[in-house]
Amino acid sequence: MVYDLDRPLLRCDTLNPTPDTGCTCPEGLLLDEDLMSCVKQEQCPCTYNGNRYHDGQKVNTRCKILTCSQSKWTTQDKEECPGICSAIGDSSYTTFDGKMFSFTTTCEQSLLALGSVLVTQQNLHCGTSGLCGKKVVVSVGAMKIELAKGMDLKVGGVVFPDGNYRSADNKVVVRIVGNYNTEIDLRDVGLRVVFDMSNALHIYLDEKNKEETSGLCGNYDDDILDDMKMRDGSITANPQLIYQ
Ligand SMILES: [Ca+2]
Repeated sequence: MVYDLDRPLLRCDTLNPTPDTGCTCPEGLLLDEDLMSCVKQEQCPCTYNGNRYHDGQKVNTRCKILTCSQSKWTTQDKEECPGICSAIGDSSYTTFDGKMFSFTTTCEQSLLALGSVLVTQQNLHCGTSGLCGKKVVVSVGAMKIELAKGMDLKVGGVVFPDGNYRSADNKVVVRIVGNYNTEIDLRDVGLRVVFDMSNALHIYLDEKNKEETSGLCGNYDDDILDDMKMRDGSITANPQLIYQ
């Protein structure tokens, strides 16, 4: 680096620059803050979420793999990229299309209706201290899979204390994943429901089901603006009015 008051220091990272030292780079070069040396533009690192990545380094996002190549990201779509709908705590919801909203009720709520599959949840009372857990029911036709905080897995009214179940045709699988999550896997449908047996529910739905869904999880059509749709087709800001 050289001391030259007439030429400003150009940096690879303009969003998160290091303090000025009074030195600058030779003409045509930029400062790489990781190396603290001057490089050509195409040798600068790529940035993602405030972090720097050098040539060849990859970032794994939900639906894409990013690779830093000559200071630019190249992207590759992943084969599978399910939509995710979440119901967290007693009031926070995120639809498949990313709409976030909150409201609280102790009524049973329809999160997802898709053909003969229905996913509902209900906030549970715990003593006198308010709401502190969920009950989740996944119905496949007439078959009901029930999960609730503090309760054993129930399928078709039968209790499975070890938390595992597999239907004879392998189309419905319930298993414990990780330390405490229970996963309901409907492979044919492309639906996985993951519940922490307490307060956090995540619904993963294959892209093949886009625009086929209804319920609080929304219509899964990549449009965040039309998720709060009522039966008459109008959009509401009040989630309690959806599908009433
Ligand atoms: Ca939508």
